[in-house]
Amino acid sequence: MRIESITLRELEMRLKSPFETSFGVTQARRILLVEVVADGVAGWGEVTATEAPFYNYETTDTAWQIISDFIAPRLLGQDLNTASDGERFIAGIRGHQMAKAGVENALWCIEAQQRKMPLWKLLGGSRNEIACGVSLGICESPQSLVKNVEEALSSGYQRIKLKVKPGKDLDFVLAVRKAFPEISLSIDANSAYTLADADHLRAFDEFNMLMMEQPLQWDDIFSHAKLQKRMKTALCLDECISHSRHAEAAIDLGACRIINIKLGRVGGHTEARRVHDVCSQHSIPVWCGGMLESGIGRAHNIAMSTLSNFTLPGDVSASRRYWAEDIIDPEVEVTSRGTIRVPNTPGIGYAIRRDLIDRLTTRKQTRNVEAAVRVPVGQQLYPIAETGSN
Ligand code: OSB
Ligand code: MG
Repeated sequence: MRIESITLRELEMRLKSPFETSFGVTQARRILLVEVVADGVAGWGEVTATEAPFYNYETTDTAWQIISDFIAPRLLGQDLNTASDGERFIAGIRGHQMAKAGVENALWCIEAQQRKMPLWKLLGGSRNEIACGVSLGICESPQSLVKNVEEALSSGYQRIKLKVKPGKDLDFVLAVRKAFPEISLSIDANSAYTLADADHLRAFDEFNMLMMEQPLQWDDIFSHAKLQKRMKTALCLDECISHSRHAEAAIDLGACRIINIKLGRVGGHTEARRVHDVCSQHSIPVWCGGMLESGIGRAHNIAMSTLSNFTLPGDVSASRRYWAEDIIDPEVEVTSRGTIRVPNTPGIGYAIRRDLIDRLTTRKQTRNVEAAVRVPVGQQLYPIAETGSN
């Protein structure tokens, strides 16, 4: 596939209701979409960076700049054999996995269309229905949280995850556990605690939870290893895992018993599959995390979730939980059994609603082959001089 153009679009999409985590409240998303055209075929990806650098260091704006100034010039005009082949051109750019993932996933979308295959089959997936959980934001009171849990359960979701933060944790989980003694339950602290809170965190062992997600600092695998030794509940790492080497380190150190895979956080489908494989080799189950994506990011999440070691329900929920109107057709729906049926049409399996995307777009830029960095044949592709040193 010869890369002809890369178009960035920023969309403003309001969530149906505000979503609160330990790092803040989100009411409207600034969704960044990547459309790559190769051999006349358009492929779509989504950059899952948040608006502010509170989940990780990337933001909608940093991703826009990194794609526009560094990723696009290295890919434009290149002739790739496969989507995974794109990786080597941008490997010299350190970090910025979410920016890279938005572009790489668009390449996968193109390759799947060219091969006339559904993306999930191209990735090597092995199931045509995936299990769904739901992530519930921090609430005003334990009573209102119990109500939200009840509603999610009646929609069929197989696993309930509660966002927690210091001061809004034990009472809230206790109320939910009392109301629903048997459900599959987990919590996610988004790095709101430190190892000094170990005794407090141990109190959650009483609740018979499936897992506790990322209680400690976003970049600290070592402290999670120390905490896991002191807790019965399985820890699950989210923020800490940016690539498969992190996954290997975390598993080897005993820092977690479960890993959440997010396509954006690890740089796209190619690296996500490596994380999946490392976990599989060590019998560590994985599940697909969410970043309040639009339908395009969601479609990629669904495809990835068909790989064999995704044995726990993901945070891949129905379009209608988030949006009045989603930008794909059909919207993602969850069955009464709490599953999503995986589409079998070529590519990401959902049609792109260009009309709606145009209406929601607040900013747009197309880079084409004239923007390519010229690299002499046979010369190392990175680092390219203009990037400077790291
Ligand atoms: O930690 O999983 C997280 C949303 C934004 C940032 C981080 C996280 C989340 C979620 C939402 O939990 C999951 C979803 O998309 O429904
Ligand atoms: Mg998380």
